[in-house]
Amino acid sequence: MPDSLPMARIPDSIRQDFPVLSRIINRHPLAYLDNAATTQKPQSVIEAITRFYETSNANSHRGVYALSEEASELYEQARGRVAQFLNAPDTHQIIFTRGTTEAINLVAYSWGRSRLQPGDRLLLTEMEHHSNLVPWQLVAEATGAELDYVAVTAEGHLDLDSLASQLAKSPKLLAVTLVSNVLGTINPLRKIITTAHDHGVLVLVDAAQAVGRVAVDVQELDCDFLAFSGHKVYGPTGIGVLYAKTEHLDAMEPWQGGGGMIAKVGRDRSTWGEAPAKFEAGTPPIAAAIGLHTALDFVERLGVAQIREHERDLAELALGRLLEEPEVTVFGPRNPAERTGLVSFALAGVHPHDVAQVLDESGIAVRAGHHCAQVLHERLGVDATVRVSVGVYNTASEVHRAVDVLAEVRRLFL
Ligand code: C6P
Repeated sequence: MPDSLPMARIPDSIRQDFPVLSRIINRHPLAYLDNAATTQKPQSVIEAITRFYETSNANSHRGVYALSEEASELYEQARGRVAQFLNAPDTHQIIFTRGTTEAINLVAYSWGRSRLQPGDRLLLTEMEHHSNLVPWQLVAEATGAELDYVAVTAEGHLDLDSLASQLAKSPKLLAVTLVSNVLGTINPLRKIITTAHDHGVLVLVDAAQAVGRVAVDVQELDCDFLAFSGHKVYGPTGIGVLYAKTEHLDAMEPWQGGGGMIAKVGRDRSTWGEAPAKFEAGTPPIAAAIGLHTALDFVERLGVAQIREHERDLAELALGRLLEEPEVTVFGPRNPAERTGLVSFALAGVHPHDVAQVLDESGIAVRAGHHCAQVLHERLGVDATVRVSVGVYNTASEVHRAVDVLAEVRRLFL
């Protein structure tokens, strides 16, 4: 098997942008193959955060002095960058949160609690991450709403017949992932959202595994809400994004109270500012937003289309190799065009944690477990899987290294 891909879409020299990749782990060069959990950070992102603290640090939107105005400007520029990246019509539609999880909780709390009544229905899918499932369970419990699930097929796609019959029950909202963090499936959301809207159903998109990996355009999708995390797109932890249509943001009440989100505060009552301030109580994650801005610049310089091709090539290689391995079951679509650069598998007779541990002894970082998707694992009939997930800096030889170690796993455990 060749060590490099047939056509290098992203040069191997990109690795030099990522200081952590020079680490030696357990006497082996680090092969970081857990990019669906979080990506590593390029030097430009690390420097942007350091530069902010070295030169411009102040609280934003509070001071009238130059440094504070500079911090506010950098924070708002980051919002503008996100709006541009997602092709949002207006910057006020971009709310900064701590991550995807907080963005979805914001909608579940602020939109859900005031709109849902006993008997109302919410539609999820069997492939949702717990972040797009537990917040809806909480709001269902609080309001008396009921949850339904779109089934997942044996090959790891959303079952469109199941979707049609669930939409016929007129749920108030469909909460669906664009890319599964276990199957890698890229869901046909443009079509699904059009169908949902035809039934009068709002759609929230979990784009945590999609932004920076596949093209995401909120106007083209026509989604009502969309959430993603900065740390999965080469940005820092502690920053995420909620995009929403203006009509929803205007109609929603705040979910947290505090500084920065008010118009006027009295002893008993207060009034709110407009979005995005209305949903950003307290001192915001200024440095993290600046880091996200730089991360999106990094991604755009490489090109989302090139990243997509690179990850698809590596996923194809991983799929091909794993399917040849004895005792291995691979989950998700067989066609690499239908998935991103993550592949989950199980090795019969060996617990996924043991597989991951033996890989770690060779310096290879992968995730093993239920990947915060227990409903999906129940559907797949397994408790846990091993997941290999690639990023822009991964190479064919790293994928080969990971699969080669399975022979050692078998020798130790079978
Ligand atoms: N999935 C994984 O290893 P946060 O934690 O808020 O940044 O992202 C949550 C989240 C939501 N949706 C999807 C589809 C996700 O994959 C994740 C995070 C990581 O799969 C960590 S559990």
